[in-house]
Amino acid sequence: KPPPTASPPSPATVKTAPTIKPRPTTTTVADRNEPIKGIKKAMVKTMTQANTVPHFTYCDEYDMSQLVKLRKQLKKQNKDIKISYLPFIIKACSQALLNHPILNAHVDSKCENITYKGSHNIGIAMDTKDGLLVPNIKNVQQLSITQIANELNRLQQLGKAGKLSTDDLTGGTFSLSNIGAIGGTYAVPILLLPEVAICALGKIVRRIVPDEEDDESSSSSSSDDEYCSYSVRSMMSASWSADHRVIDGATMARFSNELKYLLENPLQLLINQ
Ligand code: CAO
Repeated sequence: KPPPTASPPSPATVKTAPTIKPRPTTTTVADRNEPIKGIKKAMVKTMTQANTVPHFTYCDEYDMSQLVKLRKQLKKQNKDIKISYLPFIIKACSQALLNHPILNAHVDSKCENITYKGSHNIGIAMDTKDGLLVPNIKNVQQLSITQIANELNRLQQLGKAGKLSTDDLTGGTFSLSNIGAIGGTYAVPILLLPEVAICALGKIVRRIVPDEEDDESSSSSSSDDEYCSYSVRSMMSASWSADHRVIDGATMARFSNELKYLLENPLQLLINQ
């Protein structure tokens, strides 16, 4: 009996070696060297020093819907006003700092002394044509939101023109970095020593958020998620970094909760002024 012969593979199972396509023809572009100098060199020094300090980062989300509405209303009533969200956020930080002075402190280089700073000189990270600069608004605790807006506009114009003064750039006690003006949600900001806290603000985005239980209509009073009511809210993330040698997470969380309350209830912010 002749040995059985294997049946020939069906055309569908025949494997052909993959064809390797040749690399596309490209030309190498020459590299460009640039010395690190000026503001960029200063950034190398300050950021390298700051990175030796143990930071922790704490993030939360704030519902900015009321503030978005309020700003829209203000801009509608006064077409000439130039006011972004920052002046409200800066004022809210100052009001919350009054109850948490440790976050408006400086620590000496050996971490042997804490100086509770009297003034709230709030630094604002700016993306200028020269690079990252952090001018500060002096004595925010004494300024109205309109005065803060004017001062922010002044610093922004000087930053754009590359004309910020040494006075504008020194003496900060606490910093904000509104990266959300460009885009993004979360960041891990690095401290601006000798300050002990900094916050990166994310872009305010409209998102569907479940309503608080109290807001639910009577027809959806069941605790079953299926019946939970939702609404579209304007949410902003806040990423805090703090000097963990002198600030603990609970302190940061309490401060952030207070700020959240003020931003979510902007009338309270205005009344406190
Ligand atoms: N979410 C949504 N919209 C925002 C926003 C945010 N977080 N921040 C600003 N906007 C809006 C403003 O309301 C404004 O809208 P209108 O044109 O309707 O008024 C628009 O974006 C432009 O704002 P702005 O940039 O002129 O003003 P600002 O006061 O919010 O910010 C400044 C000023 C200088 C902080 C900002 O321009 C900037 O440079 N941000 C970058 C900071 C940065 O680089 N951080 C990183 C540091 S670490 O490398």
